Amino acid sequence: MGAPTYSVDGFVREFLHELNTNQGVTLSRSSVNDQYLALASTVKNYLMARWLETNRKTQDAKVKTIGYLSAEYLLGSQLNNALLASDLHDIAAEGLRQCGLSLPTLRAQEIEPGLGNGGLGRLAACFIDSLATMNVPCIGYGIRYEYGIFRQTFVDGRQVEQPDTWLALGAPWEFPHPEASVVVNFGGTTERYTDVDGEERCRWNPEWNVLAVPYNYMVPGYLNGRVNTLRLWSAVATKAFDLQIFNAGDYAQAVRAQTFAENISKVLYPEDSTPQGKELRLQQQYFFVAASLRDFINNELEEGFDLHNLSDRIIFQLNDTHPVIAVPELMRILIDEEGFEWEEAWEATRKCFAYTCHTLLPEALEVWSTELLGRLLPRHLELIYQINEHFLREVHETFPGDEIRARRMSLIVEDREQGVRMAHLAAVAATKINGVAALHSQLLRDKVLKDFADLWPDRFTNVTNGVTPRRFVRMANYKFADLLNDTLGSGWVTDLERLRELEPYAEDEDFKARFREVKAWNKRRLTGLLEARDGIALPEGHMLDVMVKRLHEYKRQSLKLLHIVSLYEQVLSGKIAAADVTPRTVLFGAKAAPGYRMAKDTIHLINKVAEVVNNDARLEGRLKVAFPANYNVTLAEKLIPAADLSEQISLAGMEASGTGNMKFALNGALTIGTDDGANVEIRQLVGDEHFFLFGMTEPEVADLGAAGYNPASYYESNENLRDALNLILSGHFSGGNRHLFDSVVLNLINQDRFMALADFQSYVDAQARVEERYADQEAWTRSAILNVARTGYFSSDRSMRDYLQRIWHTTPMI
Ligand code: 26Q
Repeated sequence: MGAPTYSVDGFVREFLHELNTNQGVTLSRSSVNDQYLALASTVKNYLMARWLETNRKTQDAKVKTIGYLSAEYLLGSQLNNALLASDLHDIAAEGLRQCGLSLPTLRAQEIEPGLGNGGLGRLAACFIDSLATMNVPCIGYGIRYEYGIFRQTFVDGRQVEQPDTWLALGAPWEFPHPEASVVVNFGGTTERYTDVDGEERCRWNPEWNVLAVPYNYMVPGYLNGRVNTLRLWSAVATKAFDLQIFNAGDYAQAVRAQTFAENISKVLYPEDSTPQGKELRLQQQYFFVAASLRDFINNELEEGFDLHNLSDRIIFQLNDTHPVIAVPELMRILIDEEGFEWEEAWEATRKCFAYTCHTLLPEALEVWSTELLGRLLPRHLELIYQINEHFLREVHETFPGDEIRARRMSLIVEDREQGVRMAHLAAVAATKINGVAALHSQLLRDKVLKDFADLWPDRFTNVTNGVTPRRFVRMANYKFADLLNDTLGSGWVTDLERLRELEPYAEDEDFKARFREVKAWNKRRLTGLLEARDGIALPEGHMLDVMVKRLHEYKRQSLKLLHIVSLYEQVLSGKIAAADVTPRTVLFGAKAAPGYRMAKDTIHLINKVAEVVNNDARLEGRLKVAFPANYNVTLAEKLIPAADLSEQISLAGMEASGTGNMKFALNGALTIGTDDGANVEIRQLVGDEHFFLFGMTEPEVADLGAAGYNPASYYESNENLRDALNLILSGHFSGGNRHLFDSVVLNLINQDRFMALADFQSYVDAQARVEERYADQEAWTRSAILNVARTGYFSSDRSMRDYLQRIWHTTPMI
């Protein structure tokens, strides 16, 4: 099989062939969807030889592979990325034009695979892109959810969730391999027995099982010929499973049983904090992890490979605790199936795992009840108890007599019911434990996992997150990419620190003018999109102030809202003249977990405030609030390049890192933000002068919390704050209904767990500094250019280099 030729003619031939043979239609009778699917197949054909070659070379070389274990991959659109990675974009655009078609139209047909909630899932997608681009062998393992993150709609301003039917029009990017399916067992009992050599052994007699069917996806490196693999598992009923019931004659029950099995990969859980301990979620976790370990051991290692040396060939990176059940699973394989002694099994297992923590919120730490674990995975629970015994012995040796410490550190917590702390299991097993930004890693060592850092200080490290410059600069902001190419050459795409060379251009009038022209063009593009997508009209000449991220109280969308309401109230009451308000459009994008009441009420309130503010002539069109529904990666790619101001306003000590903050800075937005997560490092790099810092620091937050925080005192003493809150309480935004938003407003005044009121004045003052800078467009542009020039550090390529050096201890191929 020869690869298709790199010419417009060759491309057209291949495309028409795919249209005829894959879609079974002629060009003249084809639908846009046919055309999109044929285009996807064509691009895959160009990548195919490289994929096969990558697999062959990697297996022959017997090098160490990264096994990235993640319950989520928020991939975003595939077509454009594949075109970029294969250098086919211009050829495809011209070839399609010659067929009377348009690439943008076909591109718009794609539904992005939204197989993640937010930051953690998007990070996984950036990391696998970087590893492919850096020539590092990696297999991404995860779940092929039939329904990804829900599609958000608004009805009367309230969030209503719709199922995400991303597979409905065909899934051209996946390669199912049912012949390579793996059986995953659940339930049943464990049994001791004596083997033929007289050894005491244990075996698991499971009660039921499902088949895990792998679907492979190409992960193409940028212009380097490497194509890694993302392997997502889909659950189907096993033959044995339904035969049993079919034989019993209960056809309907047998079909129901099939549905039961297939539920496992049916839907992504839409919560990104406060996990609910749902049985199906634990099934998902074990399902993809067990399939992945089995797959790696059976298919990536040569016959007879000695598993004592497994860590020579794989390091499994645990993306948070979601896949940590892999630890007892590998122990089970080594001990029960391979006959290892405990000590050798533990030594081999420990070297194969590293753990990334993504949170600081105590309620976000996973705990699984031992009742559920024992029912679903009885052998794994025994192994966890055993790991705990060995571990607590080590704690006692290092801290003799410190019972309280041992209790704090135990893998087992005795609360209302007994549970397993998955973060502790991860910490005990991992060769390395990392946080995702410098401040976060420090807080992990000092607070969340302090006892573990006391015991094993060398296990702890930091790797600050990053984002892929291919998707988030080169693709999303291609006008800017052209400007960068003209100015620096194209090396920055894989060596983002080279953006440093832009620094002198911050003083170059010609460059600044072109920079502003790109920003204006991106705004016009966004205006067109929002008009068509949401019927939203963006006013011209406004500062574009953007807050996009999951809706969560700690991220404080409510603080942004209070700023808006306060500005509005001050104009209404004549405290400021409308003519003195900096023309500004505030743009929100946020999904709330379907069961998170406060988050949903906040969305409702934002939409109601938008309705009133946007229609009040007294503002003379100087303040607009826009909230397009269903923020996702595709929208982010249009929105971020158009932004002037990036809102990163979490309570200090709460946002582990943030990655949107990096995307905005790299696209020439200035940040208004707290001293939290990766904001800290962004500010250090860009310089105080070019970053609008406000709010308490993490130690100040801790002190205020310890001293007793009383939000009502801020309400009482700050007139503007009080007037803003009172305006909401008056029913002004709810058609006179005075209690509609009590949940949000009274919570702020009386509870305010995330101290929005304490930071309000400081935030408003920082916004005044923003306006001052914005009024001087020369100074603003200079700051924006310096933000770009100084944030090359936040490439996920750099994150991957840090993981390779500090955690994985391996190097790229060739
Ligand atoms: C766990 C158990 C049951 C159900 C759901 C979950 C679950 C799912 C997703 C828990 C957490 C998540 C996602 C967390 C997340 O996205 N964290 C973010 O990770 C980013 C990448 O490191 C950071 O930049 C963000 O600061 C962090 O909030």
